[in-house]
Amino acid sequence: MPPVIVAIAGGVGAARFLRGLLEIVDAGNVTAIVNTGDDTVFHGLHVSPDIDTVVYTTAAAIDADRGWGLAGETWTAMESLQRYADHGALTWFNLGDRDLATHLWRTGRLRDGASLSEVTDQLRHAWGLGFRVLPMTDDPVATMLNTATGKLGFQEYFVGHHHDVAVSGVHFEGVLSSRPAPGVIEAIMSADAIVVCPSNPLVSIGPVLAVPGIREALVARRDVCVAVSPIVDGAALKGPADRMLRELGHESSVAGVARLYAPFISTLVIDEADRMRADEVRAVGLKVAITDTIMSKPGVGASLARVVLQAASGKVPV
Ligand code: FO1
Repeated sequence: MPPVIVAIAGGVGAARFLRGLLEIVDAGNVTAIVNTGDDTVFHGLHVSPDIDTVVYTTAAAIDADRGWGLAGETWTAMESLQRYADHGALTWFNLGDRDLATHLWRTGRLRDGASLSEVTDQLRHAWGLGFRVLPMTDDPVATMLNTATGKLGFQEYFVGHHHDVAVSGVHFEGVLSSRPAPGVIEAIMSADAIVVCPSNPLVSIGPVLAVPGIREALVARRDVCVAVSPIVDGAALKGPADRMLRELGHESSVAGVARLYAPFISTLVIDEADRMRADEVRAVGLKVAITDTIMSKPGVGASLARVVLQAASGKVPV
């Protein structure tokens, strides 16, 4: 029987991993559980950046250079919005003309009473995807950051301030009263392999873990749970994960990631560049698999996914 696989996912890194995974396994055996702490409302529209990045990337529709939004995008609506810039129009967060259709439709469906998981399932279906995409929760959860310029919502920090402001704290508003979306706990409990994708541990994986019941379910499945380090040679490949780890008192290294994840993973997959640090990861009580993890070249995502599946079944390439 082919393995049933669950991926805990943030945005770009997770989406690229999933694209590789789907090259080597049947999509029907894959479920992605996706962060919605970045979700926000702009112009009255519900935007789910990580869900959309996962869907657009695996549908081969993403703008590969930006890592978000659609390829071949046009920006007429945003340019037109500039006319109202002096009268309160929000112009710092860019919604492309094609991407707008997704947000218009999603917002209408939610307003009609559909849940985010129902809408997300229709979204992936409309993009011709055969794997399951589950939001971490159907309830509103907002990642908030305490920063040098005050409390910011995630997109205000990430896009509005170009993640260029020091962070002193992170919390997830609404998370304590949130429930895992339908199917999330069942998927984790019945998976043969669980992969924590190479996403920011604090603001992409962190919100998923904070939904009551999800972290506990992963702890119970620790033996089959494998993470791919988003930190390579001390640095994040994209985004502010390295700085944020340091600012919040963690180490920006594979050892720092290992310490955060040790309670619920059994193996950490690290890049060849970190081979010399493998013993620091083992010292935390984890197995280590070493391979190429930088998915910028064709084929790396698929070979990384192969290593992850081997590790989840107890075989660890060193
Ligand atoms: N990222 C940017 O840096 N600038 C933007 O204007 C922007 C718009 C945007 C619109 C829709 C969407 O799904 C994603 C968008 N992103 C943008 C990316 C997004 O802010 C981040 O990649 C994630 O939230 C972090 O995982």
